[in-house]
Amino acid sequence: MTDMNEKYMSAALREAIKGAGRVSPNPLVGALVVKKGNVIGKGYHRLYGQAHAEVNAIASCFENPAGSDLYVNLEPCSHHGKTPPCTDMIIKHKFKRVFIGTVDPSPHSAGKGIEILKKAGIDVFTGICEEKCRVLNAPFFHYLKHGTPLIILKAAVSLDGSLATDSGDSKWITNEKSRKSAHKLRNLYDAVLVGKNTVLKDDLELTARYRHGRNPVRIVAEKDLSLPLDRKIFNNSAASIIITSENISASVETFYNGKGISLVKVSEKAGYLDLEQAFKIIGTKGIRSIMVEGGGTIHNYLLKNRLAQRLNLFIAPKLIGSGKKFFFGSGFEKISDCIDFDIISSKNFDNDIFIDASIRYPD
Ligand code: AOF
Ligand code: ZN
Repeated sequence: MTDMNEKYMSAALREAIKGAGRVSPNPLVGALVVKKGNVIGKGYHRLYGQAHAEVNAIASCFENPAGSDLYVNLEPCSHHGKTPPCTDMIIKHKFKRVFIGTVDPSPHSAGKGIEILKKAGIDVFTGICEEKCRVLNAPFFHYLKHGTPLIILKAAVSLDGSLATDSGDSKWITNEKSRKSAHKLRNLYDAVLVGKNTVLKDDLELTARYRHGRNPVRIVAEKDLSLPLDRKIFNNSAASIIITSENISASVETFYNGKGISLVKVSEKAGYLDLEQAFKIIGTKGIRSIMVEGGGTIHNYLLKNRLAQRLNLFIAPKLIGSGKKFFFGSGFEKISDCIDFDIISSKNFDNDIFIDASIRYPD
């Protein structure tokens, strides 16, 4: 039975992921309808503001779902939001049992949906594949707990952790499959952040260039607004934000807004822009995840200030020597002070390795 529950919840998760890049700031949700051991319907939350996963799954059923089991990775909603409560639909269609991955910690939910279903006489089971469900919606859960987007450091490095040679050559360290997959990450996360030097050196567009890719919001951090506006990061392929100093005048801000660029103005701490403050502001714009495509200096700043939570690292089996490290700056004195990573998953792209890890800071 447990195996079957995991199997069906995994199928619901495969549905949920289909909404990647399209539903934020909502979570990714998938649902499966199972009747007498047969999957009779499935669906997912496709687009922000549109029907929830349960509604799409019920609509897809090729027979009456009365008496069925529903598998859904997030507690069904019970509030009137942009759509009516899913709990009403579940009760109306006479489901027998509901299997849930994670409780929805949103203030409008937090167990209320479960309570309502139980009161209606439905058997409710929670915590099915909970960890997987939590990882899938890490940006959603992180934001509800901390009020900031999930920060993911992304880099493509050599075996000895270099992003480029001493002369700055970096084309290419990882193989084509890895690079394609990196474009897919841009579709997955709401925004991508780079430092000013990366824009000057590489003139990146930071878009998700593959079929059906959705472009992330592009963010660059620069104190003095000296970047030329003809850089690709500012083109009209996607929204652009500059994190900059609070000293920038209102008239300069108006000028940038006129060019389609939003400014997020923050104070400085020890000569650096306060990125924690910036992340809080950016979170209020509905952004739930930011992938940081370093430089080593910005990665270092985020790690030293404990502002990053995840690492997405492509590693090529190549030695570069001294080079430009993806974590650049003073190191730690003792092993016990170092930053550890918990590997969530790893994958091979031919000769390259990709790791998705959560960052564990020392106590
Ligand atoms: C569900 N199924 O597929 C999703 C849920 O603005 P609304 O009406 O779309 O509601 C969004 C909230 O509903 C969101 O913050 C989260 O708490 C929950 N998402 N719930 O039952 C779904 N996407
Ligand atoms: Zn709902």
